[in-house]
This record gives sequence, C-alpha cells and structure tokens, in this order.
Amino acid sequence: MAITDKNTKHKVNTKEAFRKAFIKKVEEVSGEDFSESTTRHQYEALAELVMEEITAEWAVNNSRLHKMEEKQIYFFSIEFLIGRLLKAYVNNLGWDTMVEETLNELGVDYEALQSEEHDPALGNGGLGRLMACFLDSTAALGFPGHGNGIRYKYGLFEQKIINNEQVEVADIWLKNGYPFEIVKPDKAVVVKYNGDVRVEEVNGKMQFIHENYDPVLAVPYDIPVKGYRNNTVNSLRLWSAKPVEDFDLSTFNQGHFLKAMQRKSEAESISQILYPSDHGFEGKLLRLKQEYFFVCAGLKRIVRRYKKHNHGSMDGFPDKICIHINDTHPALCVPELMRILVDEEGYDWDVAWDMTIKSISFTNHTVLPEALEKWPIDMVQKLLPRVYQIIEEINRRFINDMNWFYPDQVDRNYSMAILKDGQVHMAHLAIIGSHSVNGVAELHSKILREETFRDFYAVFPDRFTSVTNGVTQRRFMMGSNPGLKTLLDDTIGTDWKKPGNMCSLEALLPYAQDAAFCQKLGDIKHANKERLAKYIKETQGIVLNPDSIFDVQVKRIHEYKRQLLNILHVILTYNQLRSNPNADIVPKTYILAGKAAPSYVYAKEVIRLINVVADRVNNDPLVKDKLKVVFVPNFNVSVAEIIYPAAEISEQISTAGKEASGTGNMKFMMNGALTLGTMDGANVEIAEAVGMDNVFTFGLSDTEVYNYNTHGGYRSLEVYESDSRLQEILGQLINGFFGESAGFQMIYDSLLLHNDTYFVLKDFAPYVDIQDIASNVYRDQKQWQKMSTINIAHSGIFSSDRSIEDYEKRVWKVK
Ligand code: RUG
Repeated sequence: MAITDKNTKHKVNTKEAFRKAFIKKVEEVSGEDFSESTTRHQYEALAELVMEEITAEWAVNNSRLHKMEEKQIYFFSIEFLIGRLLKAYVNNLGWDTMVEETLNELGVDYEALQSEEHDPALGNGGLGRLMACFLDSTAALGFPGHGNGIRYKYGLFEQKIINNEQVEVADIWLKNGYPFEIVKPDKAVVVKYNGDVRVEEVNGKMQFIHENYDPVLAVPYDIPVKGYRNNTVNSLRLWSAKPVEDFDLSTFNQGHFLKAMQRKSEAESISQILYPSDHGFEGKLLRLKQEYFFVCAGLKRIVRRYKKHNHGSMDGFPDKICIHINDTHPALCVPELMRILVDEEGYDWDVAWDMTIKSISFTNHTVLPEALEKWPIDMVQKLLPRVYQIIEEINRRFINDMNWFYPDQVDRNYSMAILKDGQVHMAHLAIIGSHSVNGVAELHSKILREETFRDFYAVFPDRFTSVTNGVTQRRFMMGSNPGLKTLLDDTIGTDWKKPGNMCSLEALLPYAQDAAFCQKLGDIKHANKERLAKYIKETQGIVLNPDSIFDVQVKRIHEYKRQLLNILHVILTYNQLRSNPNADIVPKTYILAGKAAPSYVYAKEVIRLINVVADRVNNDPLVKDKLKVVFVPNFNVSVAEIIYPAAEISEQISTAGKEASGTGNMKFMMNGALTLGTMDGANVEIAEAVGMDNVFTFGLSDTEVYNYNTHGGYRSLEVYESDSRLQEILGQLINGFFGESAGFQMIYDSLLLHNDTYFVLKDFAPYVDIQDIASNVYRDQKQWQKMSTINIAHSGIFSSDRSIEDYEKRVWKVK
C-alpha cells in the first residue's frame, strides 16, 4: 500500500495519514465541519487527494519522458471511452484497502461517493473503449504511451426509454467540473482551415504558404493515466477548440455583433459534440474539421517537444515516436506529417515520405462498407488546401509507382487510388502511409487480407499483421467483480494480477473438477446477479428472479449485431409458454442494453420491439418467474461494470464476418459467462482457447455468408415458409398482437421483402437449438460451473496487456 517511489512528495501512505488528510480535504472543499459534509464533498475531496498523489508522480515521469530516451507511442483516436476514473486511480495507486477501510470507519458510503463521478461518454462503444483499455495496459506495463483526442463538450447522448422508444438527452458531463484534467493554455496551438496556398521560390526551393485561413485555437486538457502499482504516469491529451481571439472586437466595433459571435461559436463547434454514430460514415463538414483538428494539434505538440529535446532536429523522429492511428478518423496524420516535414522542416519529399511511413501505424476496426470513410474531394480541397495538395501528390506518386511495377494491372492499380470517383479514400491513405496495417482479430485480419484490402495485401504483404483486441482485467474483473478476485487470490495466489501475467490464470484449470471451488464460483455469480437485480429493481422497478439464467446481450444496437434474432427467440419462448404454461423450461432472464445512433431508424425500431416485448412478457402472469425481459437504458461503462459480473450467457450473435472483433465477449468470459455465439470476430479465438465443448456456437460461417452474398443473398421467404414458428412470430409483428399501435412493418419487410441482409431467419433455427442446449446444460450446475471455470482460466490472452505486448513486438518495437 505504501508508495515506494522516493520522488513522491505526498505521503498519504498509511491509514492514519489518509484519514487525517481526507477529513481535512473534505473540510476544505465544503467549508464545513466533516460531520456536515455531503457525498459530493467527499467525492471531491478524495478526487483531489488522488490527483495530488498522481500529479507528483506525473511530473517526475514527464521530465523523464521529455528527455526522449525511450520510444514513445501516441494513440490518435477520435474516441476515448474512459469511464469513471476515481476507483481505477485508487486501485492503481494501491490505496484500495486503505480507502475502503477508512471510509467505512468514517461512515462514508464508498459506492455512493463513486457514483458522484459523471461517467464521461467520450466514445460510442468498442472503438473508444479499446483505447481506454490500451492506455491502462500501456501504463501498467510501464511503456510510455499517450492518447490524443478531442475533449467533447457533449459526450454521447444519454438514452432514456419513453413509451418504449429511445429518446436522446444531451450528456452534460462537465456540468459540475471534472477533477482529473489539467488545462494547459500555454501549450495551445493554432489549427488552420480554408484559405489559399501561395507558392513562392526561395533559394531555388518551392515554398508553400498557407494564407487567408480561418484560425482556430486548440487548447489541451491532460488527464493522467496511472499505471497499476508502478510509477508510470502517462497522459491522455484531449483538445478543446476555442476562437483565437475570444471575441472578434474589430468586427464588433464595426457594429457586426452577430458576426463576431458567430466566429466564436463556429470555432467552438469543432469540439462541441461527439458524433453518435460508431459505424456509419458521417458526411458532415464538421466531422472532417474534427478529424483535422486533433491530428494537427497533436502532431504539432509532439513535433515541438521532440525538436526541443533534440537540438531542433527531426532526423531521428521515427526511431523515437510511434503515431498509432485508431481506424481511419486520424488518417490525416499522413499528409499532415508530410506537410510538417516538407514545408516546415525542409526535408526532400522522399526522405520525408520514408520518415512518415516509419512513424505511422494503422489499425482497421471494421469491414462494413458504410464505415470505410470517404470524403468528397472538393470538401477536402476547400477546407484543407495545403493538406489536399499533399494528398494529391502522395496519390500521384503511388499510382505512378504501381503502374511502373505492375504495368499490366492498370485497373487494379487505379482501384487502390486514394483519389477516385470524386472522393478521398481514407483507408487507402492510411494503408499507403503506414508501415503496419492490422486487423483486430485473426478472422478480421484474414478478411482484410483476402477481401477488403486484397489488392493492397498483394502489393505490401509484409505490411499486414494481426493483433487481437483485449480488455483490461483491472477494470472489468478485478475492479468490478471483487468476489471473483478474492476467490482467485485464495485459490491460486495473487500472481495472475501482475500486469502481463494474466495467463497464469490457467493454474485454475484443475479446479474445474473441484466441487467446493465450483460451488463458491456459483455463489459469487449468484451474489452478482442479486446485485444487478437490485440495480434493475431500483432503476426500473422490474423484479428479477436471480435463480433464472441471466442471458445478456449488451452492445450498440446494429442490424449486423442481430439483437433482432435474440428478441425473435424471446417471442418464440413466450409463445411456447402461452400454449403450455407448465412447460418444464429453465427460467430465463434476458437482459439487453445499448444505444442506437439517433438517425438509425431501423435500430431504434429494434429497441422499441425489445421494450414492447418486455412490457408484454413481464406483465403476463402466465409466464410468472419463467421468463423476464429487461432493456437497461443508457448503457455505459459504469452500468457495464454491474452487468458483466452477473451474466451467465454472453450473447455474441453477429452475422459471421461482420463483427471485427468484439470486446464485450472478452469481458463476459473473464467473469465466467459462457459465450453463445457465431464464429465471428474474436469469438473464434475464444472458442479455440476454451475448446468447442465450453462455448455454444451456431449459425452460418463467414465463408457461407460470403458465398451467399456473392450470389445475391439467400431466399428468406423459403426459410419463412418452411418454419411455422417464424410464421407465427413474424405475423405477431404486424397483426396487432403487441397492441394496436405496436406494429413493426419495417422489421417485417426487411426480413421478408428485402431478403434479410443479415441472415436473421437463416440462423434462427440453429439459434433456437443452441439456446435449448445451453438451457439443458444449465440444469447440471456442476457441469456449468466447470465450463465457467475453464473460460476464466483461459481468459488471460484476452487481457489488453497481451494486446499491447503484441503491438510492441509486431508494430512499435519500443524495446
Ligand atoms: O465494431 C468494432 C468491434 O468489432 C471492435 O471490437 C471494436 C474495437 O476494435 O471496434 C468496433 N468499431 C469499429 N467501432 N467503430 C468502428 C468503426 O470506426
């Protein structure tokens, strides 16, 4: 518990010292005697104490990093879904027992205190959460790795369910201030938009001068990323947009009050809101502005700092700096770094290109065509005139080289262009401008190589690699499932908790046969189910049966993730129970949660269907305790931390080939839930790790889906006509069964008239069968707990520590 770093100034390292410091701090923040303090005051006090401790370490760490002796990694990402930080800081400091015991003695409710922290929703889902897990693991492993993104004023909307429908409410996460950031106005930089590029010849060299531009100020806010019980403190830098002059006084003095205000709000709009779509391409100028904003500001600061500590030279930049781009949103790093190297640092194009490629690596996170970003050429040209010229030149040289090396493949060469069909293809830019391109699970990487980027793979085979995603066990297991953590410590010792060491959980394997261990594991799960049931009772008034199977699907609502398949099966079970209320079925509770992009009408219909079905089922006395359906509103990191430990079945049922990896599947697994899923994304590797006997798999393979799709899909009507269960269920969607106004024509049509793009009906029968198999296994609790133990024992490879170690070896080569 004691802080060992001798450079640490603060000495809150004994219970007594902490107790005193805490009481004093509460009195400072509240201006009242401790006995009068509110939970809010107590939260603010603890947050301040934690920050004082961490910032002291941060300063030491930063001055070491500034010397640039070690190679540094920068994650550029448009999303960082960090979740609440207080408890994670407390744990990483090694303060957990001290804090828990002291607060308990002082009569302070630690859980309530933690709930005072607004969960910052600065990401949509898997993409942003992955970055947060990677930051945690990078620091835990002692690597210098930092995040670079946007400090959105409004995070992802808060989801409410009103009349069974999703209603979006603004998420004002900064309303009460945020104690874990430090604003650094002295490190603000200017980002330039629009304007013209003038070319001038100076000493025989062309100079490109960007003028008449619209400047916007990027102001950094830094959040410390504290390593687990070590003295690494890295940084997450989030940029906020401000007008260069807070107020355009000259315009105002000329009487143009509105115009002066408009400049201010135009600048601020850049970091105003996180786009609520995690896959669809947002054809908005503002989105492009956002992408350039954090790329330009981030690179400027990295270059400045690098030069400052390297006598003003950029020569060794690629040996010391890794710019890792998280999907294509930061792909403008490629032309922007070229612009800095060529225009500002005076390098020849070829040298600059070599340095750029060596510095940048790219992770792709999706193969969905609608998510592969493209921007209209004229938009990029107007907004970013010099950057566009550089993209044009990169494209020209690339196509020239291709035509030189592969003169007989002109069509293929052109298909790989960055500029084509009037658009800038961001994935092509990212691949051409990076030394490493990876997918996020083995299957996904294979699809990238063989389908999506097949031509690029033929040209750059060595550039392609694969790194399977991972999640931080420190938040999603040790932090959120204390019962399990203690059981593991008592059973196999504490070594598994050391960063990078989670695979030693395999020592648990012999206990899969141990009745006493399995009994304890079952008891912990039951307690976690009771905790979730209590939360749902308190927040939604729905009473759950903790003895029923908790079958959970929580993730963004998307057609390809097929929440629809899940709910169609629920309707089937309901129909079966209505016709035979005494049927001998294992009681089941279906728990779903997730947000739909506000403009994604179909996904919102699926949410409505789930809620309508839940209403009907939960209020039907016929099914009593045998079937319950809950849609938990406003799924976010904090809610997730209550749900994962309570789950018994982890629904991972995407159409094969569509889910790049998934990371929820890993969080469920390490909490002992059994995966019920398709062979898609990282499910494949989960199945390989635990063996096919310890997962429930079903459905079409990615190859079968691909083959159907290359031949125009399958005939959903045929499946429908041959399955009376489907006829009844789909009929109920449109015949008023769920109430006069509760028709679901859009869903019905998508399945039958529009040929069921995501193979819901095709996979329905195998899904029903595997659900039955899972329920039957559940009757044998010994067998179930054995499978659960095997899943936990093999979950070590899905730690983000392992992912970071793989990136280190395959991509960054920091050591
Ligand atoms: O959909 C993918 C998930 O399969 C994956 O696990 C996650 C992290 O790699 O990224 C998700 N994703 C992809 N979110 N947004 C995108 C497209 O930008």
